[in-house]
Amino acid sequence: MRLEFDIFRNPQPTCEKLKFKIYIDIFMMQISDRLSQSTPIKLDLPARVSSVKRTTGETDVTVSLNLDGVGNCKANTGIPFLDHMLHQISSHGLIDLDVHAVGDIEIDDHHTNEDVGITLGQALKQALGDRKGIVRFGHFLAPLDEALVQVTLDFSGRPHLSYGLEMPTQRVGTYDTQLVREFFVAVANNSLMTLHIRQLAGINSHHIIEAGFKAFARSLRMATEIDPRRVGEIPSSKGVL
Ligand SMILES: [Mn+2]
Repeated sequence: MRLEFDIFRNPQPTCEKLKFKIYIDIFMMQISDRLSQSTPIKLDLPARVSSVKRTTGETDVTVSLNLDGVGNCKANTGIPFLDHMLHQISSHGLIDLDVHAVGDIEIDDHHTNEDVGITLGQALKQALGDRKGIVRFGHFLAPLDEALVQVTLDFSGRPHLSYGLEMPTQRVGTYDTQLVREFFVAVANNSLMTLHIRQLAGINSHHIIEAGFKAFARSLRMATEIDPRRVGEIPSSKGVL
């Protein structure tokens, strides 16, 4: 197909025609820029970072995070399996995460596990601010060998957890598998997130939990990313989240 424009034949382009040619040039430059980009478009927005310190009679927890990170993670909670799961959130959520906790794990992991969840939830809420421009909803279906777990979440402002993981063993290593639910209750309540976690398949407890955290991480990434079509707007018909 051959495109012919009057302006290219006319040796004396008028001002309007010249403007039109400039528009075409800019448009073509944008297309070639877009095609040559291997990374997503970076929007010039304020840093979405937070740092929360929470101290109680049972634990001392600090969480620092950057929602627009690259997956750098430092996790030192005194609960090795929880550290392993925090690395999943960071790596697959592309969130830079620094979690440090000192708790009464001489009793059991319950308080420390829950308080890490509370503090992480508060840090997410703080980093999201008024939630302007975010995609808001996120979902992912993550396999880990035989395990398959679906997470759907909404930064709705209304905390809710529907939890459907059924681990066949009481423990993974020294970690009590009941604590997974406690962790997600704490995150949902403190980040004001609606969170559904469903297990579609799974035999091994470690696989089921890890698939859940991976699905959560990817859902988190989707929901917290900035929607370039909605920058600066609260993604709600009510106008508030
Ligand atoms: Mn693992």
